[in-house]
Amino acid sequence: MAPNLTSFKDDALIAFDNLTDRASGLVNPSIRLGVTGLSRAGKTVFISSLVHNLLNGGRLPVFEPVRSGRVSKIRLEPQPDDAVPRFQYEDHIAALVRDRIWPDSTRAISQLRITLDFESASGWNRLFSAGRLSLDIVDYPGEWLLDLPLLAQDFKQFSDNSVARARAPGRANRSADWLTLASSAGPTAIADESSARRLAESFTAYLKACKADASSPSTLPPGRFLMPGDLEGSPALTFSPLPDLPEGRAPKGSLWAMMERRYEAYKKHVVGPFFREHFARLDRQIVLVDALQAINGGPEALLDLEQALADVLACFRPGTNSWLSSFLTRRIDKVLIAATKADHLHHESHDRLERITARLVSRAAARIGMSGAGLEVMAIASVRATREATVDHGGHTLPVIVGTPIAGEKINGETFDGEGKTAIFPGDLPDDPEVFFRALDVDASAKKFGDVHPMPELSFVRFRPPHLEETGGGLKLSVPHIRLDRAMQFLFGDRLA
Ligand SMILES: Nc1nc2c(ncn2[C@@H]2O[C@H](COP(=O)(O)OP(=O)(O)OP(=O)(O)O)[C@@H](O)[C@H]2O)c(=O)[nH]1
Ligand SMILES: [Mg+2]
Repeated sequence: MAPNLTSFKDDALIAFDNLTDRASGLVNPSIRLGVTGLSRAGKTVFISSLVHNLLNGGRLPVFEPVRSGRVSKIRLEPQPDDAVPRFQYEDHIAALVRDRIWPDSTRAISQLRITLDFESASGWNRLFSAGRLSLDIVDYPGEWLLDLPLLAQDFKQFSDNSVARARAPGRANRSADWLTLASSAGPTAIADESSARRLAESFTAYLKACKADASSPSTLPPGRFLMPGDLEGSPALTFSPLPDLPEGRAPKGSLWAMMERRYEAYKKHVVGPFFREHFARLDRQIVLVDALQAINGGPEALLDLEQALADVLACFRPGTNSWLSSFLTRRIDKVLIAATKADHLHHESHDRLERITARLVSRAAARIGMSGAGLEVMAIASVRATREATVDHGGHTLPVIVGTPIAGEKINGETFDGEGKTAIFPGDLPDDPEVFFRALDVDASAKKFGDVHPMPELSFVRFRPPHLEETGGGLKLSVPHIRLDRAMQFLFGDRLA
């Protein structure tokens, strides 16, 4: 059991939430799909395109219920959780389709309900099933997931972990200022608000510096320090881990005691409610991963992503005797890890991207016993911003992608204006991911990776969303994508069988 964690009251609440879910499920069967990923991974674009394709009869040949014509009616409905912001589908899709710009960054949780009427494939099911499924899609930052382990850590454990990470070679130069300040405070320093603020600011600056670094883009907890939302400036966010705390209790009136109380408040008021009200109620989960960005960032970025994914996966399948499982009353039975933005590559490289991503999560998946059923890895593009073509180059035929680079993007000294189409040779991913990862294991510590196995030379520019032709009746065509239908089939196709 977790130390000084959530009390029985919380346990009871979890059971209650699930009971009401199930009770309403009797009237209208529903499934909760969590969509997560680190910031900018593509969550908003994924949900917008998925919903748009469902509502507008998009090309979804691999999504069986739609292909076979068994789905009769699809519509948005008011979502059942009144206190959760609605996913602003209309705004996001208008940006994408009408203005051809990517939707704004979203920094909090949001939710959307889409309901499908369908005819069951089997006569038996037709007799007993309502033939209606509500899909509750929940968009939440992956950074919040990385906070869940805090529920099982007291302040000293949290401090020790944070300080160990801060002293690690890759981070030591970024954490120096904060560590010096925190060490000078000492465990017996007297509590006072301005020192607490200075420490919290210095700690936050260090977390931000790590995040901004292309080689270690994943996030260190507490997640809300980088995405405070409406908690900005509140005491629950005005604390910092302290180095070298002795065993035992914090002296009364000390800075240590003050920090400890605020850390506990963060767990109680921020992490706990997210866990209970959102995470513990999910049935299915997709984790979007910008693997291309990590590949581009070099071996350290890949290692960092592997670690972040391991932390994320551990939340979905906590071991039988872990603290998390004792609080979970339902179990996420399908997890999809999706490498996004595959439209930056020629289709010959899509399977390679998939294999590299699968390799990134394979060790973590094996560790938590999730390698078999229930976990899949795909390379997808929620919105396909490019078309494929070939160009003749010195007698060779090169596979290229064609799209409209965003204004200001540069490649080989050329700056784009955001209007014209351009053909780009994105480069190839290695065919065999093992070569890539063996090199990573051996050389990442020695930092000689690039010498032994050169990273693939990839050229990326960000493209504008595609131009959609209008059909006769002013009807917009649905958004083009790559393998979005395959993702849908895996995530909820079985619930429409
Ligand atoms: N070409 C292409 N670009 C994409 C795709 N999905 C996302 N992007 C790019 O990635 C950026 C981030 O996508 P979002 O969907 O806003 O990401 P998010 O995870 O919701 O980000 P936050 O809300 O900031 O956490 C977009 O602005 C696009 O530039 C895709 O399928 N194809
Ligand atoms: Mg978003």
